[in-house]
Amino acid sequence: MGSWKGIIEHYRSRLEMDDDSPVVSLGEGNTPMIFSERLSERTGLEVYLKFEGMNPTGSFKDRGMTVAITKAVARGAKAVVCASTGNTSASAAAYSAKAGILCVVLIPAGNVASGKLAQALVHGAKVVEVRGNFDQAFEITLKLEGPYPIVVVNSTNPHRLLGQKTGAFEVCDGLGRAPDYHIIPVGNAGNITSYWRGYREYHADGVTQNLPQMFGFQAAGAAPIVLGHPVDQPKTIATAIRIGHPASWDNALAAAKDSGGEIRAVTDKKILEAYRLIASEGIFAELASSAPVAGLLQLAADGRVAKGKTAVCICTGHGLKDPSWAISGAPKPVQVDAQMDVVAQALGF
Ligand code: AN7
Repeated sequence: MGSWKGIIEHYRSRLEMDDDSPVVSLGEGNTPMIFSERLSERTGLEVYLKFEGMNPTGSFKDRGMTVAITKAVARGAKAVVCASTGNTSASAAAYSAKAGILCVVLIPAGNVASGKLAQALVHGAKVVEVRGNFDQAFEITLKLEGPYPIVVVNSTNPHRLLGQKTGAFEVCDGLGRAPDYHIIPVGNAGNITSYWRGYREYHADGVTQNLPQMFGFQAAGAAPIVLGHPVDQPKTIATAIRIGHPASWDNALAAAKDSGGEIRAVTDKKILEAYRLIASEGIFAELASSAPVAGLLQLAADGRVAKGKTAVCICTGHGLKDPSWAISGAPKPVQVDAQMDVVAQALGF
């Protein structure tokens, strides 16, 4: 019992930690796994949404970042760098602030949700807007590490993937088994790689007796893995997964293949519909996080998943990071004078 102290303390024995390094944590992990009546009814499955938007900086990135920053500080690092479509930079900025080290972020100019940019700025990161896309910013980031005293905290840093596999542990701990279907958005493909590792680790250790089929979803305009070739100019409204050259491409393919799953694509239109659908059930997840929900509906429509089975969709980030989509798609609130009878009349009472 006692209060939750973050994923390193909770899963320490599975995270290759030195016992004497000070832990840099903001209390990440232990996110809710919410049963969805509507999605279950629509698909005939038992559907859960693991809401990773409930992490301290509002995305799953915090699971990997607590480990990456803890390990970087233990090695004496004074600065870290990442390229980001927004969430990695928000998380890196917050954990660096907690550790008291410098954080540098390279973001694609004009293509990062305002809430994510606000997070990097408020936590004091040095923000560089690159005139180009994520893939170009990422390439530069990797080149900075050699000549300069700076540690890359993108998911090519193995400590990130180590931390992110705790998501799979939590899903299994919550269900008492692994789900039948694991459904997740794919951008740079680190998260699907980590989840598959986590599921296999629990299975190998006998904690669980089954393994899920892994389904990764890319946005149709940014679907290199589905197409089988890199996409130089990825396009999607889900800017978090606007990535055309994923770093963990092979690992994502292996996760899908080895588990009997698939990497598929969903259109922006379906992503937006899924975004509104889960919002109507009380869950405000960002567009990229709605891709697995659109994906689940696609799998069910195609008869690719069997009724009665359990599916977990990973809703990777919080909708508040980019409220513009919520506002633009909703009716404008009525404005009235500050009088009770006028308010009542506006309500149709
Ligand atoms: C909400 O922040 O790549 O397949 O730089 O923010 O592990 O890359 C974000 C990715 C899914 C894709 N959902 O995960 C970044 C970044 C959300 C995300 C993904 C991201 P990966």
